[in-house]
Amino acid sequence: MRLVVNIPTYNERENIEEVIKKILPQSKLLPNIDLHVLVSDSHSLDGTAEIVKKISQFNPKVHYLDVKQRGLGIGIVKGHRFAIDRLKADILAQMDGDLSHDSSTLPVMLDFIKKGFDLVNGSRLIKGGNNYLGWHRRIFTRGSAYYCKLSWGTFDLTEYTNSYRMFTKQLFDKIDFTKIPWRAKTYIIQPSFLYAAIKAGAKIKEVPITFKDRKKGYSKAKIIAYTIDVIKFGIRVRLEKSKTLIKFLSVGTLSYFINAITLGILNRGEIYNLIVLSKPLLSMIPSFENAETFWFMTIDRLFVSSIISIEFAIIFNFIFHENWTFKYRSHDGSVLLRFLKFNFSSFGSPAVQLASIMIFARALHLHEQIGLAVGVIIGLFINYFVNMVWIWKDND
Ligand SMILES: Nc1nc2c(ncn2[C@@H]2O[C@H](COP(=O)(O)OP(=O)(O)OP(=O)(O)O)[C@@H](O)[C@H]2O)c(=O)[nH]1
Ligand SMILES: [Mg+2]
Repeated sequence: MRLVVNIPTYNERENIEEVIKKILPQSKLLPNIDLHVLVSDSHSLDGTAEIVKKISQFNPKVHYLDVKQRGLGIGIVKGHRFAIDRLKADILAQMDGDLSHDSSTLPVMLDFIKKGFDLVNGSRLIKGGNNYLGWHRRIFTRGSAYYCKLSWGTFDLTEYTNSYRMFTKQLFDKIDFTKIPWRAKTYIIQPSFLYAAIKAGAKIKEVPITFKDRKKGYSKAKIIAYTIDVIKFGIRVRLEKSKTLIKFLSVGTLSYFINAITLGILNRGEIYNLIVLSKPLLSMIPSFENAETFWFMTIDRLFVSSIISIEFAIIFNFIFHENWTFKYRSHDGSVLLRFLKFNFSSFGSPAVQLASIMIFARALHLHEQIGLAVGVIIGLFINYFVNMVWIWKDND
């Protein structure tokens, strides 16, 4: 199997040779792995290109690619593309070209890839990790991590703004680059690629890394612009997520009206108070006074109408969730199974509402309407959550 370590560079003549020299000996610790190094350079004019080209003349495991335009995202994306298409890479890694990343972590990362993880994320923020940057940069690292966790809802990931990662070719091929600002001038590729990997259903493992401040050369990081891009990206993710919630709520609202109208027509021939039929559609079913009682239930017209209208609303909900609300989420398995699951989960809401009414009225001695309102909201979110994790799972 071939592992290509991609090093995006811009003016790194003082570091690049040493970086390559530190990576190559790792192959001794990587059994059955054909280790290659690719420098994807944004047309540096400081001599980086000449240094790498000279090494590659004598070492067929070292490659130089001129990605021409500036941008870390361009170096990363074009570099990996080249590694897959031209160098026939099976596994891809990326690290900085200024000695900030310790190449001895590569075997650790590879171990997890071999164990079946799709992406291994180097983290300065988990136990064992270190971040030897100045205080303002450390604030940025931590601040962005908290912000991304909150805005993306990914509480199990600790690190977002670091480049040191390893992943499979299959994962890279699944990434939707039209949704990533990979041509941006800042380093937004770092968090946005991670987000796209999550969306692609990647199994992710974090390993601790030590990040050393560069000793030579100069920093190309634009922290203020980068911070703005991280904030913008988080808002985009949030909006995208709330779009689904807004659709869910709209379908729910509409289905309430469908439920109410169906119930009215079946039971009374009325839509709310408006008479539309001379007699109820289910006029053949007796009303309460004349209906038969089985055990403790009276099977009257209201009862039958309610069941039909509720099921009608459930079917309506399902059709819209299936084809609109959750259209871009997983539709694994059969439609019938999803429909049965949806029916089952729809019974959860009334149960939650009942519990809430009882708690508010009996235990807290408050008005039952407060209990109902709270119950409706809780039930709705539980339903939404169940839909997301059980019926239409997240791997779009
Ligand atoms: N291909 C390419 N690589 C870039 C570009 N800008 C930065 N890089 C590389 O990306 C890596 C990280 O850039 P750095 O300037 O070290 O940014 P940083 O690590 O956040 O900041 P310091 O280490 O403190 O300087 C280095 O290998 C850079 O050479 C670019 O425009 N194109
Ligand atoms: Mg650096």
